[in-house]
Amino acid sequence: MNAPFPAQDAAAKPLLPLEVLIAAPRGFCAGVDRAIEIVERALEKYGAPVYVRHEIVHNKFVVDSLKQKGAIFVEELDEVPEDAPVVFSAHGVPKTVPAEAERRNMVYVDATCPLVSKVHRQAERQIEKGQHILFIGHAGHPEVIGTMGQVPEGRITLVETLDDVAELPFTKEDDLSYLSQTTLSVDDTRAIVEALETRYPQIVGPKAEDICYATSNRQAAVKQIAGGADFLLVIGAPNSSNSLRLVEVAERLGTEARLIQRASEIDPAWLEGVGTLGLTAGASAPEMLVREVVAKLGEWRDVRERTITAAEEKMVFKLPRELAD
Ligand code: 0CN
Ligand code: SF4
Repeated sequence: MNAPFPAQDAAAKPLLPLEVLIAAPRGFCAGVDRAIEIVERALEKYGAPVYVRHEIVHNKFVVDSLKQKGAIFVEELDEVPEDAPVVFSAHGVPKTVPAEAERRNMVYVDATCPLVSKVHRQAERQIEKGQHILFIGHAGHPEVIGTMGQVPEGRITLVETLDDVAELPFTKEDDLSYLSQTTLSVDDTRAIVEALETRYPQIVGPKAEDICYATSNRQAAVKQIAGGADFLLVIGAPNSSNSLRLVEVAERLGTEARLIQRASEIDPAWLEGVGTLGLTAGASAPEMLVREVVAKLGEWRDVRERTITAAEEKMVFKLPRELAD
């Protein structure tokens, strides 16, 4: 039997308003869409299990959904049986990986983002020209391992910081070039390139910068909303380079920001005194997680959403021939 005036409702205070500024673009980029579709189509074509070398993109929700469909994630090729198909992640692989797959007669599909592959080709070309490459990136990241693994050892040097630039052993006479990881901070990379050009006026770079459109658009969108927000949430994984950079962008503009993987990680204490909240998602975070966060916020506050658009994105990448219709 329903009580006409439940005591609970009578006591409930109206929820405080919360304006949520949602960044656009946010979430999946064309390279992530393509990589996930490659795993799904490989499962359809070859049947489960399909092995995937490294997380296809750096997102646990995406990886868990693909596991449920029959994908098995491993870190190295030697964990894959010879007779099973394997997909290489969006971040790219060193040349030794496809070479090893071919040596073992394995069926493999390369889900490396075409914009990462473009950097691989630039690296090969710079080496052919006899240049030594200064590669701007974060040590240990799979994309860095993949790109550095396109060229012979000793022909490429990793540069992570401005201090690294000051310590490089090269001279103004050396034939130098630079390239970068695709998911870096636009501002930090510009500063490093300037320092390289000051120290080595002869250095040559790529025609267009290597930071991808998705990375720079997501950073630009955070720049637009951070100033007007009291706090900012970035949906993304702790190993997702492009997502981490979004937190940094907000913090550098003086807005406290947190990286979260799921809505359940939000501490309601973060919202104390917050009237306007910024919200975005890294390139590997599905939109479903943005909706989950907005719904969670709605449990505590009277949410009003507003989308702030910094750029339009229409990029779509073709699938590899073996999986196209
Ligand atoms: O989060 P991601 O899987 O990768 P990183 O930002 O760590 O590079 O996003 C997709 C980007 C690529 C490649
Ligand atoms: Fe490609 Fe950029 Fe997306 Fe990485 S973040 S998959 S480089 S489009």
